[in-house]
Amino acid sequence: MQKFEMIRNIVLCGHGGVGKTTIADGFLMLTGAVNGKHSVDDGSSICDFDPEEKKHKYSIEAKATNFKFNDLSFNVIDTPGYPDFIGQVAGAMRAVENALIVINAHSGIQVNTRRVFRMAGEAGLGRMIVINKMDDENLDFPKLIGNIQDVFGPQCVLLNVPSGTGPNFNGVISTLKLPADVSGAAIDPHPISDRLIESIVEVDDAVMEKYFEGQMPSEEQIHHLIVEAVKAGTLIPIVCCSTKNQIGLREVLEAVDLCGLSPADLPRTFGQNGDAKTISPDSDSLVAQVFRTRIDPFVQKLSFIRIFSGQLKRDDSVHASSARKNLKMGALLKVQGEQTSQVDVAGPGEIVAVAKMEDLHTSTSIGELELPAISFPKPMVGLAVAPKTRGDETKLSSALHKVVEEDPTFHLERDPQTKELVMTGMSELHLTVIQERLHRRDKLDVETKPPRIAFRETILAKAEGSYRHRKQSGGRGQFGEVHIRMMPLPQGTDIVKFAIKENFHSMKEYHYDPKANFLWVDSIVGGTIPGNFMPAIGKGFAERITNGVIAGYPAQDLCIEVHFGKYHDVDSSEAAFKTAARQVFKQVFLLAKPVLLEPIVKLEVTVPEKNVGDIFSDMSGRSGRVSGSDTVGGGMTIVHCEVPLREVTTYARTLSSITGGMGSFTMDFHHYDNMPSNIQQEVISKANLKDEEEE
Ligand SMILES: Nc1nc2c(ncn2[C@@H]2O[C@H](COP(=O)(O)OP(=O)(O)OP(=O)(O)O)[C@@H](O)[C@H]2O)c(=O)[nH]1
Ligand SMILES: [Mg+2]
Repeated sequence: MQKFEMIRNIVLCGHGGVGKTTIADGFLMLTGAVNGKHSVDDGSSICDFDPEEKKHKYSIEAKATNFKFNDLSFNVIDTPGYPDFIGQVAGAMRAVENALIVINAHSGIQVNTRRVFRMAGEAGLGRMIVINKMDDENLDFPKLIGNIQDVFGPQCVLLNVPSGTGPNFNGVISTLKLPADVSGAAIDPHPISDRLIESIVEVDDAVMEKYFEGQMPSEEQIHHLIVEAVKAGTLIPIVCCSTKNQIGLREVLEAVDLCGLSPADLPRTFGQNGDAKTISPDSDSLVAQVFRTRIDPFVQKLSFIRIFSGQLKRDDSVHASSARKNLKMGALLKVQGEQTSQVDVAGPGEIVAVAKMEDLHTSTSIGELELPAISFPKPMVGLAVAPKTRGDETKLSSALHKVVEEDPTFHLERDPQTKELVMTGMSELHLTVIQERLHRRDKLDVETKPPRIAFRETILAKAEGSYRHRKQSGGRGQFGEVHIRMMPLPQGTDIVKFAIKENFHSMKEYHYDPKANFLWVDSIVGGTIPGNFMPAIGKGFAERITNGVIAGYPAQDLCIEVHFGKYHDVDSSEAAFKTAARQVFKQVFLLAKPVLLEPIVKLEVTVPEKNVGDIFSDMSGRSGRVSGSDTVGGGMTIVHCEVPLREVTTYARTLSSITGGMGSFTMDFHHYDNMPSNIQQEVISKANLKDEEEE
């Protein structure tokens, strides 16, 4: 077991192709954790070992590695840089204290650089910036640094400066301990050195006061305060390297040794205000969480666990939030890319994996405390999927469920109306890579086509009505009568206040479905519907919520009060009341000004400056709204827009043709909005719902 003060957990993140995987491989070779030479270029990388990664030459999944450096135990997680796989970064950030944000010296800040910078900040991690590919020709280094400080703030300070740039880059010069001769420096290190000391002493008023009176802090003070400054985010150190030429890489590790946070420096706080809990790594009780799941080709499920406090031992029987009974852990595994080795015990700060634990899922808490689920971006791009070979339906569904298990940004649903299996991912590329995986891992080929967009149905007005379901066909009949009031329930409504406002005087019980924001209350007085039929009524409503009324899309944001009814001693049954509930829902919904809602997404489109006008006009043609733009480095501009999802399902192709392949974008769900009525009519007539038969 490692002492947690001596552990450094790091995520390598940044835009695609900046050299993150090369850095991770470089760390392993430099520290002797692996033998031989390993490179992404010839397919021998320790981290990019999946066949799809080797084929495309980019990372697709987060990969764990570990090594020793200067008596410290490093766990480094390499993450993909393409925004399509950003979910992998979100998971990895739960497991670490530090983010190394890697930038390509030539391209500067790119769209995913900003995103991971923000995510690392939100996760409370210590951040460092690594400028890689310093060997690149035609670098304007001072401009690059100015740009980083403009975008990420003046707290970004060089911890070393390059000696020579481009092909002449031959080493780095520390700005903390300036050598006497700095003649080769690509930028004057003296003012940077002063700025660095200032940002370090800033975290301690007393030390700062003395410093401005002329007294330098001791080396020991600096070592202590520099970690504090990184933790507080008042210092974001920048280091420079050329991993390909192995220049400056050792200094990256030394920088982490100097200013990286250990698990002791960043006890995690989960929850808010009164409920907030700080998990100190000193504590004896086991608190751990699964942050990633991987299914390897031999259908071995690996669950990666970060331990926050306490100990996990081989064969331990532990409580897990996703299982009713205690789970017996098998062997604990240390993971090095594709390889694993067994350990008997893992303590606070450590990262281990366990194999074949079916009841563990990403975000599962292990031990005494239930930690909040890791939040993953919501996938927005769907494809209806079917096997090429008929008869492979079950095989396909089980193969796709494996993908759901390992990728929280991949969702699978059956469209209740078309019965199609619909997979939803972050982008077309994401879904293509998943199809390649199905081909390789499960020997399955699929056909895809655009699915229905996840529209929703809701109402805009209040309405009320009743429905009597009566059937007499020999023997026992069916009878149930339900009277309801229906009203819109805006998102974010406080249910209790709403109930008071709506005068649900005789409310006995309420049922709330947060996913659909659907509330129904039982206000029956005098037993006009006996209580034992209420669950059946709830089921009837739930079917409508799932299947909708006007076009077969799920309904949301509404409330129903069941206030009166009739029953029959002999003929009433659960089935009769369920049917009555479904029918009354439909009839009243149609009276309550039903509308379709559509998803509006937020796009951040990064394009060369000369294409900004094209993006503006293209967006207005798609009923999009441009909310602003930012200039970033390298002659690129980010345009922020909100646009209906139906307009941008194949935006990757459009953007590529507008910008000649130079543009990139991220897309996130923003909100649901009313659909323009002409489009709504089109969708409704396409859906062509048949009038269902009464049961
Ligand atoms: N010239 C130069 N090339 C480098 C350097 N570091 C990495 N590369 C090359 O850059 C390319 C991309 O490197 P990767 O390590 O795969 O980049 P990545 O950031 O992991 O990319 P993603 O996984 O797609 O996010 C490879 O061809 C590397 O050999 C460097 O310091 N200088
Ligand atoms: Mg990579």
